[in-house]
Amino acid sequence: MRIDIVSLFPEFVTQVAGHGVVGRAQERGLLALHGWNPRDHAEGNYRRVDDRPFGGGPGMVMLIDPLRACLAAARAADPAPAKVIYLSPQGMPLTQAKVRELAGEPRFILLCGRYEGIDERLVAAEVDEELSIGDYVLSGGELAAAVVVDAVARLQEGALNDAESAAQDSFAADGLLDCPHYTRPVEHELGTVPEVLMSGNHAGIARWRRQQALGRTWQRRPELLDEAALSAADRKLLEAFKAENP
Ligand code: 6GU
Repeated sequence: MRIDIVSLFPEFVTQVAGHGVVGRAQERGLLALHGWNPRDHAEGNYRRVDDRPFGGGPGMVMLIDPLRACLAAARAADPAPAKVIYLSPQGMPLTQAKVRELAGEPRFILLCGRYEGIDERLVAAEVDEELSIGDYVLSGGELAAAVVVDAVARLQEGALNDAESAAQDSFAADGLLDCPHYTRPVEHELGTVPEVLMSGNHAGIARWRRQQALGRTWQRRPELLDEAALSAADRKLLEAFKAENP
């Protein structure tokens, strides 16, 4: 898949491909990232990309024309059609379901705003979707774009090694939080590893992990349970967890 990043700091985003899973996805040819800077499409000696907002107020608004030319250049770099996704706190929340949807696209363009935002006419004319990564304020869309790239890259077929795939199961597959994990030593001054994990009883271990995932989701993010498709066995496990953890 191909992702184009339109940003005043495109390297900020493309650098996520320098390490780890995203880097490997790129090395394996599963992902191509391309950065585009609207300043390279700005006119005049000052290569201006922003101006003061009509109506007054603080901050600057990104100009239509450098962004429009930059988007056109990004689109033209590949014949496949590309959705334009604007990262902004006004967008719909990014979810794993949305990540899965994007991961199936052959390409898309991530548009990052800085300053107070982008001239609304450019947004209306060019943007297909607006996404937010949470209810807090970032100085620009670049960190959010890096989040999208990471989440989408790891879902590309072949991006994860077997050991990493397992970690994906819980949240990605059924919208529950992950169970706790332990490694050596068994006995430590901070506590002992739950006995079932050393029992060699694979069904028992799977059951315990499922119960922990259900229980932690109930304790920390109960609203996720409304969306999760729980079996009758899940409900029993959760009731038992609740009884033990009132
Ligand atoms: Cl996508 N952009 C900005 N600038 N701030 C955010 C955000 C995005 N998501 C949460 N806060």
